[in-house]
Amino acid sequence: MKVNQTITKQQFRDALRQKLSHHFGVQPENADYDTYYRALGLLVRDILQDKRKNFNDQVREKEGKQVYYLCMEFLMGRSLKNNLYNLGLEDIAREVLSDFDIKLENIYKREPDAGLGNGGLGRLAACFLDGLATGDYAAMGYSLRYEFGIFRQKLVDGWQTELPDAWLPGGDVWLVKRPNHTVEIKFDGHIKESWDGNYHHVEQVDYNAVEAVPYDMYVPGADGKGVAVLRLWSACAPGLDMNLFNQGDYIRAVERDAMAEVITKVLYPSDNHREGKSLRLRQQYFLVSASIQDIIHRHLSQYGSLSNLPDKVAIQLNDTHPALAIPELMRIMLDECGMGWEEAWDLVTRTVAYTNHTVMAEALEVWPEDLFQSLLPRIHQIVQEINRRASEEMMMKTGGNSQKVSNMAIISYGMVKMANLSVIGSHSVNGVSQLHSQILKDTVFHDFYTLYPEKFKNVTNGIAYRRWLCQSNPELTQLLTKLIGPGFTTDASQLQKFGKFENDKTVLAELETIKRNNKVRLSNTIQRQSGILVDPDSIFDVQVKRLHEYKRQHLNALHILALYQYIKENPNADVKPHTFIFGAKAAPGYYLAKQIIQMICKIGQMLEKDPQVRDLIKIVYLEDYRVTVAEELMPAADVSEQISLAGTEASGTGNMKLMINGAITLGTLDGANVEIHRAVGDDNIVLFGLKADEVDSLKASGYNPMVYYNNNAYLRGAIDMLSRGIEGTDFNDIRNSLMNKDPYMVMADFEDYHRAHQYINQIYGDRDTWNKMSLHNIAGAGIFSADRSIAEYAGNIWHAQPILTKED
Ligand code: B1H
Repeated sequence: MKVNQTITKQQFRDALRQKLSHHFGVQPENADYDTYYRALGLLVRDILQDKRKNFNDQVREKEGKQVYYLCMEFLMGRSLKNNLYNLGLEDIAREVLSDFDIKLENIYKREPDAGLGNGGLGRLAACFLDGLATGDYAAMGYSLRYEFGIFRQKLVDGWQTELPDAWLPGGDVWLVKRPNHTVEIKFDGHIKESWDGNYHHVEQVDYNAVEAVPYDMYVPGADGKGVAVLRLWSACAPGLDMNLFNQGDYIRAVERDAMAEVITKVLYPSDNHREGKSLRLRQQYFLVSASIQDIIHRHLSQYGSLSNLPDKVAIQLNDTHPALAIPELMRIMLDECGMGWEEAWDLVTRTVAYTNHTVMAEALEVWPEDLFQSLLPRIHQIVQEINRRASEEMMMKTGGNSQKVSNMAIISYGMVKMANLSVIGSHSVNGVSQLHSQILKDTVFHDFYTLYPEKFKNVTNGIAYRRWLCQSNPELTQLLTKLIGPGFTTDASQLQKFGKFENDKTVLAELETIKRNNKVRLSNTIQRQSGILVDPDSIFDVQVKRLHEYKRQHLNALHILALYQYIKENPNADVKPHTFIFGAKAAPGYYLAKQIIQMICKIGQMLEKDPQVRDLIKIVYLEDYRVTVAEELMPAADVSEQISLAGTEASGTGNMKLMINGAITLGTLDGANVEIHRAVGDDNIVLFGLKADEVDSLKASGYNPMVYYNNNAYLRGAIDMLSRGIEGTDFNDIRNSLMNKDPYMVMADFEDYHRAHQYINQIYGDRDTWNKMSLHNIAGAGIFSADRSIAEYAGNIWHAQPILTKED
């Protein structure tokens, strides 16, 4: 098939037949679903590869600026449906398959999620690849080809257990191995320096080498013209060490091989929490060194010199995890290209930019210097020199304020601070929502901000809304297309036009029907998977995100306990039926988070046993929440729970996915909720709780959670239930944490949260009002498109232009 030429049904059918017979030796009549999935995957992959080649030819010809997005996580989910959709081939594929008596939807289900990420940070990277491809930027994502992605969650009596996620059988259809782009990564050993005339030689000796083998995944943009590549590195032992082998140390030779391949075995499963293990540092350097070598090779092969690097290359560090890109670039320029320090430093800092994703202290990365030095001896030397020079400059700029300089130093008290390295080595530092970017300037990076104010920027996160709205919610998409035309599918700002229909009763009724249909579909899935019967006319109140104390799933649970008490005391009260839906994985070692999961499940069991409440309030805990589950869930939600303590959630992106599908946000003024509030106005969001500045003053004045326990009978009742036990399990650890410290002020926000729920309960009954709120959420969601985020990065940080023009 030819590139950029429309593919006919006949061609598609022939190509599919050919894949089936050539790769699997079967005729369409005899192929099973898995074989169809793989054959379709190969067929689509070929088309994408051709399109990428075509696109790349134009990049080279036009000498377009390359954008490289470095990230330890890309939470891609499934690809087949998204690829067919973006290539405009979904209808043809559906018809061709149906001629063979196969349902395309069933083929989709054969694909495993590529779960190469934990939560928001990894999914953002995936959404940004979509935005980059759609915006026709020359872009590559770089990450690791973990053999095991995010663990599969299995709940045993409410307790989370973890199973390995072997995604490659099935997920590998999308990966194209590129062995001739293999590079070598050096770990351990020590540094030998010598002078040869005027030339300073630096050599790492006695090192352990690991090969990085790239696998490419193609990501098409909305019209299928721009195609981004996600290059995933796989660790491979560089052949048996013949030295060891010849010395008779066969076992050690084999052991070293196994050690090398461990590097890309598994994704670290902690979200918003640093992992201080040496294997994690090895993973980070492995990603960085492979990617930077690759970037430099590509640049040199086109331009023959590094002097124009900042004009032709932008490297975005997604959080500090790939921060070693900074010293790795320096290493190559100094040691391999013989450049001087000043010239190299100027090129590096003009090329690299850094995005911060969290202000949580436990997520800020630091490494013990001795570990750092022994694993990465040359990188350690370079970081020392970066630190020496930066400290000197900062000392001058602060008029000798050694306290401040020590705060900003990269190395202090035997620790290497990755955030400080990232700020010092980048020309741009951005947060991911307006509030978060402001907090960075006011607190975490305040000293840096006073010295280098021009570095600090904001780019509010965005989502790949064609996946999260158009593909996930076809009925709503159809309604929108009918009313405002198809323009919104490539220009999200056009969603605003939907606002005009706020008083159109027919439209509001259609909106309600669509929501109900989506709720019925989800109810059926829930029943199939967990046996729980949920009422599609109940309020679907949804909290889906990683489990973390700061996100306060336990606040949600406490409110459910309060509601339970209220119904028991007032059997005839006007409580609308509610289905509280949770989905969350906890980090395997995060004990309190696992307890919270169990508490939610046990409360669910308790409700279910009680005939007086079970038809009014229900809990559904969705096991193994992941991208594919989210795609079915988002369209079916009425209420979007975004209840983190103000000042803790950097942005949130689930809030955007729920909003664009018509859910009403019940939230604090945290992260991007602040901007959601601005987009929809006071009437179309339900806010509660302390504001970020109030949190600060309450902390400063001495926070005592017990006061709230004493003053609120419902809260007291709920907390007491935790110690009395729910379904035979006590939750004293949670109770004690809340009563004694309550680091995320659950107790302080409880009362206002309770009030906000009562308000929701009341307005949900006024269907016109509710549907109108829903309509304004959809209409106001346009600014949360990843296309917009990417345009802002391109304009304000990368200074990159789209490669294609209208004629292309
Ligand atoms: C976010 C992380 C994160 N912020 C460390 N930080 C990790 C930190 O494996 N680790 O070491 C993994 C993940 N993830 C999230 O990023 C924020 O909490 C969200 O608020 C934000 O929306 C998302 C994308 O910017």
